[in-house]
Amino acid sequence: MVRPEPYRIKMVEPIRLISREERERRIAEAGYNLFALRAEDVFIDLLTDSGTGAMSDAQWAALLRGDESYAGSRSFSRLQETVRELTGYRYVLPTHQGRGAEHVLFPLLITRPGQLVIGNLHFDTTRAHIQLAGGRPVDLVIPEAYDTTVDHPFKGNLDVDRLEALLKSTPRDAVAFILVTVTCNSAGGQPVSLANLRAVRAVADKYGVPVFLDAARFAENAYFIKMREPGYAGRSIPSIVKEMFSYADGLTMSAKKDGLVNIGGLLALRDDEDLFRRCQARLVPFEGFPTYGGLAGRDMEALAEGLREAVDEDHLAARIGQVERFGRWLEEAGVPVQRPIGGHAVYVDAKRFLPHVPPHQFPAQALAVELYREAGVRGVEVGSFLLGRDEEGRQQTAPMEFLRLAVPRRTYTDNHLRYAAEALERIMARRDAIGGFRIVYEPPVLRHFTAHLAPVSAGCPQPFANELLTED
Ligand code: P61
Repeated sequence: MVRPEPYRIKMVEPIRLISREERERRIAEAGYNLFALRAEDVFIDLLTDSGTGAMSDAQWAALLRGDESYAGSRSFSRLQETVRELTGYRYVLPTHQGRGAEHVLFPLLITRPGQLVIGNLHFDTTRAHIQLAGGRPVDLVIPEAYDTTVDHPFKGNLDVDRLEALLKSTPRDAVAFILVTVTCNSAGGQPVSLANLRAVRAVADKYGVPVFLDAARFAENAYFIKMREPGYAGRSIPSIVKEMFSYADGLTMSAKKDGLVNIGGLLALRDDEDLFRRCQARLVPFEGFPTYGGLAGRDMEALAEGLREAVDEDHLAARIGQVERFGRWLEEAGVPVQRPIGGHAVYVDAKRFLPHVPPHQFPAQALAVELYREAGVRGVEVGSFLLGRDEEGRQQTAPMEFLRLAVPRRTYTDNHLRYAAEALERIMARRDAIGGFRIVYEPPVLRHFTAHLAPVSAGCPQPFANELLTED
């Protein structure tokens, strides 16, 4: 039976498909980097689900209630109360977005150069902030996550045996903290089970290591737990959310995802008052006074409302159901995708889609460019192009080469996604003719935002990506 969305549409924003010739020109001008396109030249934007969702009428109304007081804002109090209720954590600090929270917290936890930060699979800004703070990110997701053909209900789980082995063989002061990302974005929007969080907590306690959650998609994670974890079908989403957070000492959160707002982030701590004071002291110079942290009062007000809507089960069923349908259409068309379908996006396996394009010619980037050319649909590469270089400047090879098609919340209809799926089906039929790319310019950190590329067929000596080339 069809389960319709639990909302109707009150406002629309026109979008337009420019001609194929224009698209060819625009993507070449953008240096084959989809981040450099003008949004107007994109028809359906699946670049990210971050800050791109639609707010509800209640959230728009909340904007008008925003208290813009510099200190002691009423909107902060409302946000604080909501976060305390959802998480059970005492200390709440707003930040301008997720990376703001990372920038405040990580340097306080990483106290010696080279300390490990162990996670399932760190997302790129998180990885960058760990490294900027002098730490070393370690990924210990279960091996099933790396095989897109294997079905596993909780592919985001951290491999607890390897975690224990690592903690056992490493001096305590060589480890800073454990950070579990829910859902695990880099593995394909894959959930982490409560059993896994509980086991991580137990091992962490044994070795005295703090545990944090990177909680951008906490509500979607809770929905998967309710659907898939034995014993949780009858539990409410808020109670599952609370149990998830009960296994950690604190969270960083990009509120631009499950917070259902266009900007915002959070840092929250269970009960460590000393750490909270030190976070507050860093928040002030980098983000802002502790009762606004880089946000306007109205942003905090809309976020408080968004967090409540995010844990509504009807919302989650519609949201995750839509992403699931999108994935199914692609699979029916023979497009290889990460299985099972994730919470916020479909991850096309570009290694299997373009087996003739080697990792250092960025197959998922090649596919992203082709999808834009074909249909004006913008996705994003999550693979070797995003991963970048090691400390010696050598191009690293990502374990997976994904074209991520992220679905903004409450924004596109099924027809939009069907159109994108049909475009990929057409590309599938002529995939042998699609070639790779090389980098012609890149900045040293988070290069994928601003790098320029060129088609390998345009002529370049091997090996391409290991040379740091600049534009002439
Ligand atoms: C995304 F192309 N994610 O998935 P901020 N943790 C996690 C995230 O997913 C995340 C952040 C922390 C984005 C935005 C994005 O190269 C890119 O609020 C699990 O963006 O600071 C962000 O939160 C950081 C897109 C980020 C990118 C980096 O689309």
